[in-house]
Amino acid sequence: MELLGVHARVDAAGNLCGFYPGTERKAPRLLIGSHLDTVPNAGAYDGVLGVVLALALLEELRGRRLAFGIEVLGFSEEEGVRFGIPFIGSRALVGRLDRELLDAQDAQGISVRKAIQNFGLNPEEIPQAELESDALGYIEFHIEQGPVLENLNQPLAAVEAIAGQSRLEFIFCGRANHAGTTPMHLRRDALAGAAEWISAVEQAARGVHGLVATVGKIGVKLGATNVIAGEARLTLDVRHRSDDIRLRAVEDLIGKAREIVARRRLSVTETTLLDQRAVAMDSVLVEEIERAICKTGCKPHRMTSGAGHDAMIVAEKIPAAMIFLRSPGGISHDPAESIAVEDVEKAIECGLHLLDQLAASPEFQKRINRA
Ligand code: HGY
Ligand code: MN
Ligand code: MN
Repeated sequence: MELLGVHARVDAAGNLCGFYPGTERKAPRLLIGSHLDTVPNAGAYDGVLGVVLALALLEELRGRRLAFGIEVLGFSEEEGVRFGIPFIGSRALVGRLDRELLDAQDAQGISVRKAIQNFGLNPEEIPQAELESDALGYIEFHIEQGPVLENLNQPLAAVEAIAGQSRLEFIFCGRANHAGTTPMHLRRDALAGAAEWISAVEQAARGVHGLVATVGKIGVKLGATNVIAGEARLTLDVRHRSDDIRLRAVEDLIGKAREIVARRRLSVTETTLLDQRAVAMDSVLVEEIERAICKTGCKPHRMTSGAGHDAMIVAEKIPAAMIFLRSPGGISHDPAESIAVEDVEKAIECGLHLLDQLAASPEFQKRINRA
């Protein structure tokens, strides 16, 4: 960032920010960025590609200034792996990094507040991380993380909406006991009950078009070969582009858990960690992105993102839109995640067209004058 003459700083929520001024010192700013964190054993592109692509655009401007400044953002935490609640960095930007979230703890009992302090930052300054009023919009480049663009044989797509997502924790409780002396009909096996429910989750999701439901993590107490499990903790991730369908599916899966535990003399509790509504991207930005994609010689394609992104949080405050790059093999959240260099070139070309279009766009001009 500094090599590009960008003023680089880290905000109170750990977001990395770099401001590239426009022609006027007080010119409003366009935000371009993504997240810097990953899931465990991740690929090398989810998130960080969007930050590096933003820097590549600044490099390609070669010192040229636009009618607006550009703020590059590297969000500190988006995946929700450590604290179970995602989008911590972008929530700070929109003023939603609240006390409840700051008190959330990781598996070692360290709170978000403590983690921010341990990183050398002051949580009391988090309100200063909130978006400036002169922000014109937010653009996020991101890998598609799925098979659509590969099957269309297209490098780029404009994201028109981001599916909503629910994340919950379920705790199945039974009675720990000896694996050798307890007859099958006298058991209260929490893990067997959880396993039956996991199959029910998969079967239920297969029956609803466009619904995905995943049990991605399971923990067993105490977890010994010769002990019937007294407790099983599971996560549930449910997504759909329609909030009604998603929320109905969550209720249905909670009902299935209750039915299974009643039959097996177990108990179950569920905690909602995230209820994130589906978000439409800004139609003006989506159109401009499509035009920019066409100028690169690629066919335009609009799609809904099944993955969640910081853009869905930033969109609460300012117009936001995303540009997807093809994911070869459709793989993500795995070291096999990859990109094609030619697609990255197309993305940079598309980004430069987009910047020039926005600088010349009457609608954007209005937003610049209003800012
Ligand atoms: O899980 C997701 O939707 C994204 O990878 N954060
Ligand atoms: Mn991810
Ligand atoms: Mn991501």
